[in-house]
Amino acid sequence: MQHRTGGQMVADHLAANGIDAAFCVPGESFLAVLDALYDGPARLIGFRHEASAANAAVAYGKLTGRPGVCLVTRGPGATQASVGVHTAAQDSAPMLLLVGQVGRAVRGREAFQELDVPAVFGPVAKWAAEATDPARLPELLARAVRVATSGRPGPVVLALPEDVLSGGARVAGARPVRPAAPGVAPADLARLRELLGGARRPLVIAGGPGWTEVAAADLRRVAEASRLPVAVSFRSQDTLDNRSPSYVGDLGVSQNPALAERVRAADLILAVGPRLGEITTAGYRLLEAPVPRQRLVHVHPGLAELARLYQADLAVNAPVGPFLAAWRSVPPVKGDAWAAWTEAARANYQAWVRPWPAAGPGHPGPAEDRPAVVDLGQALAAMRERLPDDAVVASGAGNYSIWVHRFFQFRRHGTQLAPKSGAMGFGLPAALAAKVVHPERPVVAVAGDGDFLMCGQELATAVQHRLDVVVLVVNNGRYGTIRMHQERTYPGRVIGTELQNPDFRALAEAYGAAAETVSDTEAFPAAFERALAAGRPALLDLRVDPDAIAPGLQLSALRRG
Ligand SMILES: Cc1ncc(C[n+]2csc(CCOP(=O)(O)OP(=O)(O)O)c2C)c(N)n1
Ligand SMILES: [Mg+2]
Repeated sequence: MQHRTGGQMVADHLAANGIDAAFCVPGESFLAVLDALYDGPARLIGFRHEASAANAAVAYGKLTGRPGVCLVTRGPGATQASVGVHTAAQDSAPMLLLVGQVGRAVRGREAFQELDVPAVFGPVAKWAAEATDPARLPELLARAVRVATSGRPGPVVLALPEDVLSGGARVAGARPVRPAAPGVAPADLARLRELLGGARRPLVIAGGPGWTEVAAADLRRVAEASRLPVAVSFRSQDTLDNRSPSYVGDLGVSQNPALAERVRAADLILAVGPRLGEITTAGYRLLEAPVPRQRLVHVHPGLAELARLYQADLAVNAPVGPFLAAWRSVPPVKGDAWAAWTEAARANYQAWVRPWPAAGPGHPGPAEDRPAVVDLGQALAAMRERLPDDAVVASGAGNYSIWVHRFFQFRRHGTQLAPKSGAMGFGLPAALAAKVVHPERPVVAVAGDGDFLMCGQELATAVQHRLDVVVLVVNNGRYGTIRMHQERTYPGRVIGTELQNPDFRALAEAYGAAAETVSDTEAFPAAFERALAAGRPALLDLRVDPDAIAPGLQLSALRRG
């Protein structure tokens, strides 16, 4: 037992759990934590907006499997950080939002900036609580890490009153948390083999939380040994090397219709890790709820998820790692019965992701009169060719991300950072967290013009902390996604979806980043290489055709009906 301040206890728990970075906007309410971090070992990255700091913590949690820690001040800070808590919940990412709270002596008087943190975050977070006593802070912190990392991972929010943090107690040293994991019974594997033995059109859907390099390698081994086709759930495209003969595409927004049809036509779905949420199931239509027509094996670490919606023929409450290790240890079921089905799915995927030369901007008149633009599909294919397998690609929300999902092939686990919550403003902060975790890897953030300006101020963070990421701004002068829906529902009545943008190159340069405007596809590869080699954060303002609203879809055609 030794005397520690509350702030030191927080730092001790981070260190004990291998949490080597924390993301914050400072506040006077948690000076004692900042002071404890002065002595290390965690690296503290100060952001310019709490939403960004929280998003960076989500990305850290996804990349490392350890809770991403975000430190913010009471009312204004915690409410600004709330988007990250929601994304961590939807993304099953372990995260701790630590909120400096007003002192206990004034709690409940609506003191300056006071916020009832458990009440505000209770329905969003996996758990939200408030510390009342420095002597019990270790108990609370250890529980927070356990809750964030056990079962289906998620966000925990703790309010830490100023005087709990600056006060102290004699406490035992922090011990690393080892979350208990449910497991795989021999009978589960026997049933799995039996279901596979009776299948003719099986399909794996992989995704969800808890993936590691080992789990991803095990998935590849079992899938290829049994020649199983593997689709991935929404924004889980890095679960299987996209070059594997088993990889057949993603079930995200703008699904490949042939892949969707394959899910419908399958006689056995092996869901390894995903929740089977609204996007993955195309509005719960690919798998009917609560009893799908296909036979269903559902593997998930959270018991509540298995109990939520679908009635599986075999439900296995286990993280993907132990499940795949157990599956790998039994002899593979021969895949001859469905080899042709898998090959057809793979061939279809390869055709789907081949970028085609765009028709050109949707302007009437001869081709030579049309303004030059960057074809995003071709640019992303060029980017993939120039990046190593372990490069991280982060994005936020917007129609531009449909191109990323379709035309960038992910090759290694832990290289895709994209919010399953569909939150704009995620990409750049997530990229910065990726650069903290993997300083040696190239990291690219792809953002829409709308998306980027929800977090563009973090270019300052990138420059200050020497986090040399490359930002691609897909500039179409509009909130394209919403404009697409608007034209479909209310053709020609454009309101609230046009954007008058700043000069992104000048803006980025003002922050101290390298920057270029790129106006045609041919210029992209060289500009991208210059950005990678800039030796500082770099931004490319990609001028794309505003009429190209989704791959193969023109806004003008939509309007004509
Ligand atoms: C934080 C947040 N606010 C609003 C939305 C609703 N929304 C979804 S996509 C979108 C437009 C995105 O525009 P942009 O980033 O320019 O990408 P584009 O669709 O033009 O490719 C909006 C406003 C959202 N998903 N997240
Ligand atoms: Mg846009």
